[in-house]
Amino acid sequence: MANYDSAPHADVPIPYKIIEETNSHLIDEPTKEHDTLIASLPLQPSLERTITFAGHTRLYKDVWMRENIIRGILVMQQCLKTRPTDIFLASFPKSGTTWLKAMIFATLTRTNRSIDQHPLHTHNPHQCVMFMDVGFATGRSQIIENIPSPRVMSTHLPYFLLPDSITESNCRIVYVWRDPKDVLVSMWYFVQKILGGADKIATFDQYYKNFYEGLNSYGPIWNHVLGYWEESKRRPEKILFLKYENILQEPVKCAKQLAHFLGRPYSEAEENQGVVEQIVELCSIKTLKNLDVNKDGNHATSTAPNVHISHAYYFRKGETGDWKSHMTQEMAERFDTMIEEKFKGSGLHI
Ligand code: PAP
Repeated sequence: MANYDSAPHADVPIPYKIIEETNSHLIDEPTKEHDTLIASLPLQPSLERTITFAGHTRLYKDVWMRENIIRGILVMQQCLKTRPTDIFLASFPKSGTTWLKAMIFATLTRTNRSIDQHPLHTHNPHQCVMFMDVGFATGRSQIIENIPSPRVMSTHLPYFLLPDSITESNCRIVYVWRDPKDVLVSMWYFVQKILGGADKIATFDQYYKNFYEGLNSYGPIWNHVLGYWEESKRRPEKILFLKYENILQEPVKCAKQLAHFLGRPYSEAEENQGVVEQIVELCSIKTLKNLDVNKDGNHATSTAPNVHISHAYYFRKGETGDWKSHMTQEMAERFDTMIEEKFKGSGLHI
C-alpha cells in the first residue's frame, strides 16, 4: 500500500500540508510590490472593517476583498502556470468549501489506501487542499509550482477574477453554491467565533444589511454565483456546478457525478462494494466533526498566516434552512426577492 508521507502513487494528490512541510525552504517573504496599488483602493465603509487582523476590506474591480486576497490575485496573475490536470474548487465562502475539499480529495485518493487509513482521518480538508488566494499572497508561489500533478487547489475568487492561466487552460473547475441566506448565517457564526464574541462585530441585523448590499468579502454573492453558472453552461464538461442543498439531499448521486467529472468514475466493482457510500460517509460532517484533528487542531487563517483558526470552526450544523432561526419571514422574503431579481433570466433559482 502506498504511503502518503513518502513517494506518492501516480495520479494521486498528497495532502498539501505534507508538501508545505517538506518544501518550507521555498516559502518567500510576501511581496510588497502591490502595496501602493492596494492602498489606493476604496475602503469598505461598513463594520466588517473592524476585523483588522486580516487587513481592511477594499474594492477591487467591483468586488470587496481583504487586502491580502487582492495581493494574492495580483501575484497569482503573474505566477500561476495552470496545468491541464489541475483541479480547482471554487466557492463563495461558507458555501460548502470544506465538504467539497474532502469529497474531491477523497475521490481522487480512494485507490491509494483503505478508507479507515485515509489522510482525512488525520488532516483537516483545508490541510489537504490548499487555498491559493492566500498561498500566492503569502509567498508560496514556488511551493505551488512544485506540487506534483494532479494539483487540487481552492479559491473564493469570482470567475472573472481568475487568472487567464486558469480560464484559458483546459483544467477542471468544481463550483459549489448554497442558499445565500444560509451562507450569511454560517459566515456570521464563523466571524463571531474567530473574534471570540459578538460584541466586537456587527449584530446579526447589521451583518444581514451588509450582506444584502453585497458589502461582505468576495461580495456580492449573486455576481459570484452567476459568473460560474454562466461559464458552466458554456463549458459543462470543464465546470461542474453543484448546489450544497442537492448534495445534502442526494449525496451518493452527487459523489458519482463528481467522480465522473473528475475523470475518476466509480467502477461497477467499487459500486458493488459500497465504495461510494464509504466516501460519502468519510466526508460527512458527522464523521469529520468528530475526528481529533478537527476537534482539537488548527491552522493558519486564510487571511492572516500568524493567526490560527480552530478546525472545529469549519464544522457547525451542516444543514439547510438554519436561516429560519435567525431571520424574520420579512427579512427572508426581502432577501429572496432581491436574489431572484438578480438571477432573473439566468435559469438559476435559490
Ligand atoms: P469556508 O469557505 O470558510 O471553507 P465552508 O466550508 O464553505 O467554509 O462553510 C462552512 C459550512 O459548511 C458550515 O455550515 P453551517 O455554519 O451552516 O453549519 C459547516 O457546518 C458546513 N460543513 C462543513 N463540513 C461539512 C460537511 N462535511 N458536510 C456538510 N456541511 C459541512
